[in-house]
Amino acid sequence: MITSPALSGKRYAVLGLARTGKAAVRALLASGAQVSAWDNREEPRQMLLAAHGDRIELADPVIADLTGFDGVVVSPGVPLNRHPIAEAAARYGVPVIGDIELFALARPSLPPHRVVGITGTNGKSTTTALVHHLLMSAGVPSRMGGNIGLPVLGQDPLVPNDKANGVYALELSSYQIDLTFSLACDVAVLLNITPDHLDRYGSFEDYAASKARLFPMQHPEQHAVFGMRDGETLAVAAREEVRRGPGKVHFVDGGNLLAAQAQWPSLQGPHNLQNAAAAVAVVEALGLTEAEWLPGLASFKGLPHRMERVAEADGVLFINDSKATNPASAAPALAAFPAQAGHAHGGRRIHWIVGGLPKGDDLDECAPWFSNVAAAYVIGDAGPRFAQLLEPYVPVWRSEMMCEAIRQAIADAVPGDVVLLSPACASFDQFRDYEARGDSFRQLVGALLAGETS
Ligand code: UMA
Ligand code: ADP
Repeated sequence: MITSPALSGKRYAVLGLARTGKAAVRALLASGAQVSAWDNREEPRQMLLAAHGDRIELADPVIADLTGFDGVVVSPGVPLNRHPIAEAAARYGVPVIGDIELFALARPSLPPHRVVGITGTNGKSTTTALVHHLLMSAGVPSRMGGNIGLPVLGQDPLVPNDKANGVYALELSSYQIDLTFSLACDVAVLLNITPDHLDRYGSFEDYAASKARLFPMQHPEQHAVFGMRDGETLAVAAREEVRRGPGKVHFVDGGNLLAAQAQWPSLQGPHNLQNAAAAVAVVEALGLTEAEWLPGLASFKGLPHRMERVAEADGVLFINDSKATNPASAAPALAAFPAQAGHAHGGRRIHWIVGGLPKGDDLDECAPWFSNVAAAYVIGDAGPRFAQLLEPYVPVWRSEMMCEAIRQAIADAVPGDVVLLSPACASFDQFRDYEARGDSFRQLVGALLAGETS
């Protein structure tokens, strides 16, 4: 766990007691801070009391007297645009921050280290995991943290080895950046910005502005890495080019790596070329040579729920891409299995399970790849609307439920086909989160192939 004398003797209120909040409470207490904590659910409050007893106080910071507090530490899942905490904290002049900001405050007392911050609408987790893997493979101490599911304060501090100082590779969502004010990343990455999370922001421009805030927190001599596929990302890059020294802003499209990509099994598809190029730019900015990073691209194992092969039966591949939670991230999955002349279904090979809680009203980003889709199986809240959108282009089954969708897809698929869960939607209408949705796909595929469900 990360602790710091900078937090000692301070008073913090912690709101939200899931992964982020629990790790923040532990780190604050271990640092010698006074902590009052709250969650709108009873169960995590009781669990916290059981873990820490009278070392913490339970109090809702929305109605508590916050006089003398140094900050309210809010979890990223608390919707700041609707939740009354911002107004309540402002009444007392208390800053609303997140766990990443606590980490930034703790940095001066940590052993010498560097920080990489990775944001973007899609590709953050893959790029973060890849940076971590390339560093570790090259013998550089590294820790992953942040939105990838590992609260940074729960990680053990890094100590330098004889080769290099340690590197914290942090995946940062816009929600986390909104709660961060002083994290000067040695290398910051913006992969792309496409519409997402619009329930949390007034507009697409506000969402883009949230991601852009990572860069003004850096010093001009630090490095910034930008994808090149969308105007919002390029606009942020243009602003940063103006204030940085030469050689500090890096643009990546992956063209220079294309010839080698075939040798990297877990980094297939145009999106992963971009992620690989970004990760390479990061580790080069940190001082690695090509001889040090190249082997790691081939040995990278990928992450679950991202284009994950879960089964192959009778020549049919089953792919779990549950993490594709918006149309822009489902598009590369559809692009990855092109139609083949002479194959059944007019050459089309993808049986596409799509739907869930929609992020918008269209599938425009996926449309260029509809010609790879043999049939679509629509599920969840988005089902009826997606069926309407898809019916002019592909045969559509209104499956509603995951089990039914897989059953129908298995019945339709022929050798050479792919049954692909790439939902282009959030999962919360039918599942706890994208991981539960992917796990359910994996289990149902296994059971249906074994003939265990009727
Ligand atoms: N809560 C309240 N009041 C509210 C809302 C929530 O008390 O008004 C409480 C809930 O009861 C719950 C807790 O807050 O107990 C939930 O907090 P949380 O959703 O932030 O959950 P964590 O487990 O701390 O997870 C968060 C990130 N979650 C979100 O951003 C929604 C995780 O990203 C992240 O991995 C984790 O911190 C560790 O850093 C998940 C995510 O979905 C994977 N991220 C989004 C995405 O990738 O699209 C941004
Ligand atoms: P994030 O953490 O930003 O959600 P992930 O690496 O978990 O990103 O990938 C999520 C989904 O986005 C995957 O299903 C993948 O198909 C797609 N994806 C990954 N990288 C990119 C990229 N650079 N551009 C567009 N889509 C991508």
